[in-house]
Parts: sequence; C-alpha cells; structure tokens
Amino acid sequence: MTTVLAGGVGAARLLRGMVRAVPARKVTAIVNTADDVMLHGLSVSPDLDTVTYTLAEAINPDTGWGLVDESWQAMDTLERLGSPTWFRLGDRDLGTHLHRTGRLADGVGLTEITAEIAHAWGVQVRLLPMTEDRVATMVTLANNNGVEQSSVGDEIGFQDYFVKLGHDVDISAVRFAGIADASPGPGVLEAINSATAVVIAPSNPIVSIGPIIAVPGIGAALANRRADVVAVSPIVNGAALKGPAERMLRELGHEPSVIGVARLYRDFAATLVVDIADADLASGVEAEGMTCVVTPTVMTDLNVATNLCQTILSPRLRLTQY
Ligand code: FO1
Repeated sequence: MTTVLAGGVGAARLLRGMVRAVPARKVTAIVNTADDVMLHGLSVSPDLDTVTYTLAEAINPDTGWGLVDESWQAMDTLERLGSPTWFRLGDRDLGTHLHRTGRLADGVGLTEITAEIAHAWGVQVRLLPMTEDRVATMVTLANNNGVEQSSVGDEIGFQDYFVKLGHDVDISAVRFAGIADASPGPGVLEAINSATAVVIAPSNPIVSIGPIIAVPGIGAALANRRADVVAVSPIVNGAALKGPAERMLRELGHEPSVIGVARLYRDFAATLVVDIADADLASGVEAEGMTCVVTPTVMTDLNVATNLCQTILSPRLRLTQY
C-alpha cells in the first residue's frame, strides 16, 4: 500500500503516474480540504475534485482544474442576477457540488461522499479527505496591495487570495482556522500507519501539505513513519512549477529552494526527491538531515510522472546515488 499526501494539480499529476507504477487499488491519497469553500450555498472541494477528475482523465487540460468540455451557462445566469462569478463553476462541475452539498445535508460524511464521486468516475485510488471537520486556510495581507477596502493585517479566505486576487498580493501570515478542533478523517491514520511508503506530493508545502500535517494526530503519525516517508519538492530551480509556492515561502520567511522545503519536511520525511536542475543543492539538503535523491520531477508528460513514481517506490531508493 502506498499513501500519498495530496494537494491539487501537482499531486494529481503525481497520482496519475503512481497508478501506472502500482495498481490503483493499492494507492490511497489523503487530500487537503482547507481550500474548500462555500459558494452560492454549495460545498466546493477543489483539491478532492482536481485529483478525482485528473485520475478519471476528465480534467480540463487548459486550466488543470474543473472538467473538460465544460460550458458556463449557469455562470452567465449568475452574472445576469448580479451574483459573484469570480470563482468559475462550470455546468458539468456544478453537478459534483450539488451532489456533495445535498449528501452533506443528508448527514453523510465527506469521506463517503468522496468515495461515491470517485466510484462514479471509475477512480480506483482511495481518496480520503484529511478531515471531515471544517478547516479553512486564512491568509493575512501584508499591506493593502492596492486592493480597495483592505488594509494591513486584513485576513481573507484562501480562494479570495488565490483566485479573486490571483495570488498577486503580498502576505504576512497563513493560518488554518478550525485546525485545533479537527480530527483526521476516517481511515487517514490507518493509511499512514499501514503504508509501505508514504509520499508527500509536490504540492504547495504551506497551504496544501501544511494543513494535512497540521491536523492533530497526522503530523505525529508521519513522524513515526519518517524512515518510509518520501517528499517530492514542488520547488525546482528556486521556482514553483505552478501557483504561488515560491512567493509564499519567501514572504513567510522560508528559503524558496529545495533547502527551504527540506527544513519544512525534515521532521516528517527521511527523503527528499529533487529535480536534476537542483543537483548542486543535494548536499545542502543532506546537511538538513534528509537523504536527497536527484531525478527528473517536472511532470511534463505521463512517462516522467510514472518514472518518478517508480523511483520514489524503489526499495533501494535511499541507497541509490544519482
Ligand atoms: N482556480 C482559478 O484560478 N479560478 C477559478 O475560477 C477556479 C474555479 C474552480 C472551480 C472548481 C474547482 O474544483 C477548482 C477551481 N479552481 C479555480 C482551482 C482552485 O482554486 C485551486 O486549484 C485550489 O484551491 C488550489 O489547489
């Protein structure tokens, strides 16, 4: 059994390779839910949906989120009605949110609902929300960033930061509201405790992996399995492949490099996989107390993703010098 800690797009690409390296039924993904948002009365779980749609080969290839062959008529209606439309929910995608919201109202847990959605798409990877409790990533603006009606110290929700402001603003803090009272979702601790390998996907370490590790009990379970935990750096050559990871690391006082990633993960993972572009920093990673494996990690196609996963799962991983 392989367990993967997953955010959105980067994790989804890794999981697509993982199911070519090992049977999908032997893979569990523990997925971030701190990006989840209520919009138009609907429960939207972006990372769960990105992973599901990607594994179903139904993801929109242009955006990396939402469904392929999407139409936007519901958004046009919302626009006509004067409702906010900055967060785009396609007509096909809306069905997922309607189903999730209705089932939650019926008292069904998010883990069961996620399994229903995955099953409907033929996804055999077991997808586990990190928690069924409400956790929300909140971002503090460092200055008014030219945004009207905002001032230094204002705290906004993650999707306001990520989508509405296009993460093109300076920030000074990130916190996960509700995390202290959250419990790991059903099956999460077992998936970590019983895995032969635990993989931390190349997702944003602060806002995608950070909330998963911060759920009480999950960080300790990972630390307990440290020797078998392999993280893949989302930072390549000092830059994030997608999204604001590099900028966030820098603004929150971390080094925006594989060394900074190593410092965030060293208590939980024994091994850090970095791209060949960062080969010269391997000794620096090892100086932080992690074994460093250098291999292509930029998942431009499925072959790179599959080879990366084969390397990650190689039993000789920690003995191999590249
Ligand atoms: N990202 C955007 O940049 N703009 C959007 O309008 C948007 C809509 C959206 C709808 C459903 C969904 O599952 C994801 C969506 N995302 C959108 C992506 C999402 O904001 C991010 O992928 C994550 O929250 C960060 O991992």
